[in-house]
Formats: sequence, structure tokens, C-alpha cells
Amino acid sequence: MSNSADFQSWVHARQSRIESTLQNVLPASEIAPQRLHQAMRYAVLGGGKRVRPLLAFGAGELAQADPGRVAIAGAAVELIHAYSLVHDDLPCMDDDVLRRGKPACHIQYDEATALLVGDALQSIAFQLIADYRLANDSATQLDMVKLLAAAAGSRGMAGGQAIDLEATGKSLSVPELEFMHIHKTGALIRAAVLLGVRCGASLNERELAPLDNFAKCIGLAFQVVDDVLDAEASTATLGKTAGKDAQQNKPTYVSALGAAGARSFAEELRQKALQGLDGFGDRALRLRELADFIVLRKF
Ligand code: GRG
Repeated sequence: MSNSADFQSWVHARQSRIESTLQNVLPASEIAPQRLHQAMRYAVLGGGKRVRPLLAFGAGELAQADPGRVAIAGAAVELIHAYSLVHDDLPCMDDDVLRRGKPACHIQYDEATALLVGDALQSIAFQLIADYRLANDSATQLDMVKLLAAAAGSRGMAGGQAIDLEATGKSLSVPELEFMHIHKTGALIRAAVLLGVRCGASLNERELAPLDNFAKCIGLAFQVVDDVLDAEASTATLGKTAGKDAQQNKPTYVSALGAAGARSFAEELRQKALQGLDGFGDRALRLRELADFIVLRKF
């Protein structure tokens, strides 16, 4: 992580903004059905690094976007992410009891509630993009809906999860691993960057290409580092059960390349991500710092 105090305070300010946006867009716990709304708030609020919204903010700054718009777009992505974590923890998927340092949603509530929490969070995400004016023109705003839908669906995150479930107990080649992770983790991270950009001034193809490259490389790097942390960090540090990949015999970058090989692949991806950002000068400062954070993080 870039240790600059300036970056740290940028991150904290945006994490607080996302937290309050999420607080406001989630139905209050007192509104019926209370238990579902309580569980939704339990799953989303007060935890997580908020990496996806931070990337949206970084990309939004590059495109000189209104931060209020980016907060909504970032919250939409975070709600999809939170839904995926709730469903991923269910016994029919990754079967875990701990998430963000507390009991997983289906442990704290029950499985049926956790299923509905995921469904409802996904709906709110799309409702946000429909309800708020986020882009300068309606064609761009419609494009944002399509972008998020594609990233979350069977040709994005949900498809990646299907591949992940099928791959358990098998060994995958590095290109097969890459295909799985580009979908499971990379698609939503890429969407976060591209949605942040679309909240701002319209960029031409020559400007968009390096940003898309950044988004794709950093999305994959995030997962490579996640594999290393699963193998090397503790449950207490991660706030989720460590060592699960090996325990469940899942193919990962660590099983394919070894921990050191996976770390150097993540570094290679970071450098590839940064290629092409130079032309943006200081406007890309936060994206560069976030790339460092994603690759060097310890949690
Ligand atoms: C259930 C449709 C469906 C998809 C699930 C995201 C996902 C797909 C599963 C989560 C399991 C997992 C370990 C994914 C790989 C990396 C990842 C997304 C880790 C969690 O994201 P962080 O580190 O979590 O951003 P926080 O808690 O900080 O938000």
C-alpha cells in the first residue's frame, strides 16, 4: 500500500462517504419485513475494505466526475459484491461461517434469509443506477446498467462462480485459472472502474483503452493476491477463514505457481495495469496508489 498520509486520508474519507451512502440507500431495519432489512444491513454495513467503490472514486477523479454520482455508482457495485459474499458463504457454495470478522449472514440469520438478502441487494444496486442521474446523457447511463448487468451475470461474476464450483478438486492450467478469475472477481472490479469513468466527462476511445486495460489487470491482480493471502495470512487478519483453498482442494495461483510465483505474477499485472496511465498525469494518481494497495495489501 502506498503509505503516504495523503493517500490514507483520501481512502478514509471515501470509505466514510460510501458507508454513509450505503446506510442511506438500504431500507431501515424498522421497515417491514424487518428481519430481511436487518439482515441486509448486517451483510453490507460496517465491514469490508470497499476496494470496488474506491476504484470507482479513483476512476471518477480521472474523469472529473461529481463525487456524489460516483458514491451512488460505487455503492451499486458494493451491493452486488456484498450479495456475492452472502451467497458464496452458503453451504451450497463455499460453505463458510465467518465473513468480515463476524458470523456469515446465514449463520447470524438463516439460509433462506441469506438467499433473499443477496437477491434484494442485487435489486437495490440496479434501482440505484435507474433512480439517480449518474451520467451526462441517458445513453451513457443506460450503458452503465448494461455494464453492471454483464459484470454480475453468467458471463461475468456468476459465471465465474459456476466455473469455480466445477473446478473444485481439479487442477487448472494457468490460462484456465485466468479465465475463471477474470469472470469471478475481475468482472466486477473492472465494472467499478468503468462506472466511475462514466460518471464523468466522456472520454474518447484512445483514453478509454488504457483504463480498460488497468481495470482488467488490476481485477486479476486482486484475485492473485487473494490466493496468496488465503495461503499465507491468518483468519484473524483476513476476517474470513484462511487456508480454505488448500482445504477444499481448489486450484489457485498458489497451487499453480507457488506463493512466490503468484506474488511476482501480481507485480507483473500491476506494472501492466499502470502502462498507459502516464498520459493522464496527476489525474491517475489515485488509480496508481490503489494498484499499489491491491498488490501489496496484507488483508
Ligand atoms: C455467489 C454469484 C456469486 C458469486 C460469488 C465474489 C465471489 C463470487 C465469491 C467470493 C469468494 C472469493 C474468495 C472471491 C475471490 C476474491 C474476493 C472477491 C474476495 C473478497 O473481496 P474483498 O477482499 O472483501 O474485497 P471485502 O470484505 O473487503 O469487501
